[in-house]
Amino acid sequence: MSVKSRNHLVVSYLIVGGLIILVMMIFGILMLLAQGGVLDLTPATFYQFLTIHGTGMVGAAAFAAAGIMAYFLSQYVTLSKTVLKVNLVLFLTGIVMVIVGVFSFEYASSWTFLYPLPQLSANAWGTIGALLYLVGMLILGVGFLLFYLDSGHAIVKTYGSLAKGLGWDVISGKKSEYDSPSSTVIASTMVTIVNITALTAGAIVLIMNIINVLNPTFTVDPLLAKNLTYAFGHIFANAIIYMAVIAVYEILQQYSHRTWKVNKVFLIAWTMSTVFTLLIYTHHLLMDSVMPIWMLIMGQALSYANGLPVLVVTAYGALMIVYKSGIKWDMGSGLIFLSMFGWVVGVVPAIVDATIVVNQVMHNTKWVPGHFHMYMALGACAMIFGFMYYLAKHDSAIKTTIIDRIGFVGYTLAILGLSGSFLVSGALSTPRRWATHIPEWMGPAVFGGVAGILGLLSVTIFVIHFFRYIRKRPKTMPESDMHDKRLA
Ligand code: HEM
Ligand SMILES: [Cu+2]
Repeated sequence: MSVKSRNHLVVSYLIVGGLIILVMMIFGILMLLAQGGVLDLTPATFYQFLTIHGTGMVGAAAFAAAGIMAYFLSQYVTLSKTVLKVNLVLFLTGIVMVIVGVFSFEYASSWTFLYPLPQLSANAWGTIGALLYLVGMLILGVGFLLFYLDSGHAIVKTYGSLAKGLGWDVISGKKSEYDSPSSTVIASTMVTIVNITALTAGAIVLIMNIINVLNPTFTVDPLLAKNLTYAFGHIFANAIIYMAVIAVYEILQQYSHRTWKVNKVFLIAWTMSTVFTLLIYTHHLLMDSVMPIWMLIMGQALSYANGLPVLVVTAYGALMIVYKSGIKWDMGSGLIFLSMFGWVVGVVPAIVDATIVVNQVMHNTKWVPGHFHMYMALGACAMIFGFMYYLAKHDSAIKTTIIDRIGFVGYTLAILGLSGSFLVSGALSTPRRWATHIPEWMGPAVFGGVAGILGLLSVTIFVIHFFRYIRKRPKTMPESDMHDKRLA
């Protein structure tokens, strides 16, 4: 694959991802205004919005993050251009089916499509809506699966095995830290492992649901279905930030003119987060008393530790690499640094929630979206937008203006306000996923809606900048890209 065609594909991933995120923000705002009593939505419409918002955000952020992974990983291994294209086509096909299923056929199970809800909707939606949604998700999932099978194949070809991609031979002392794979390869290997697992579980449970919708006499053990569903959803959503963080490693190295030193601590942290991410989906089953107790204890205990190893080594490394480096701050590096802040701050409420006594009160309140909006929007999405600014600057002569900087400040304040409003709602015991709020719960929802509008305007600025770059983009690649020697 030539550098040029790779970059064109990566740009498509980011523009598709960026635009979907933008549109999904609108549905988020409408939900908050409805919960706040400002806007009249029927509960059915609210749940359609909830479904499209959750599915669209997770799908689009994962897709854009996969673009980041493809962009940098292809500097170390040979990725297939065909697979990148197929994934793009399948993603678009799947998303259109999901949209039609939700809006034309009123499908509204939320993005978690928990069995047997797709089939058993008390006539809120019919077979066609459920099939469009489930088959759309399956198609989109197959696209991602092909992408990770290809990245796994490429990593094994270059480094010998996935274990070596995670640097296990360095951890065991067989190889020196100096010969360790780069941070990009390590993160890509981790995501390849966890997402092949997640997508396989997802495909199985989607097919089970599809058969059940077509023929309700075919039933599945609901506990098995729930395990598979969360093994898919939890892991896949988590993996977004582990792909996006590659932008942090690469961009900070370029801007600071330093290398991100991979040492044993860094490698062990990534291995730990790989294992934890695979295991802790069981924290979604704490209410299922029939689950083996050891699994629930494990899910609870490891939830504390889940992302922490990688977060700690990354935050520490990010501070070290810019410290006294004379780094020049711009939109790209600014958003990347903001993302580290968002990630760290977003984890705190999660740790609070993972504590059993707090969880008994807070779980299933808006405390939960409070935590994940902070780390998804201010963490993962800031990495994605930061990468978009980086790419624009790297590939073209386009300049940022004061408007972009206003967008930066606006976005920061908006997400802090939005997440803060969710956390306040949680503290007031407002349940999550409720279309209707009692008056006592409405204030924070309206506040969050207003913050959301500021966020929408800010992301519009980011996306417009990226569009301007696409229009101005030179037809040839800058000299500096020419030594991407591993591109086939
Ligand atoms: C302006 C920005 C945003 C607004 C106003 C917004 C608003 C909302 C609202 C109101 C909910 C439902 C809360 C409830 O349970 O009552 C929600 C859920 C959710 N949001 Fe957002 N959101 C925004 C950005 C994002 C981003 C950037 C992501 C991820 C990348 C995201 C992912 C999700 C997910 C996964 C859910 C859960 C859906 C479910 O419970 O089934 N949101 N959001
Ligand atoms: Cu989870």
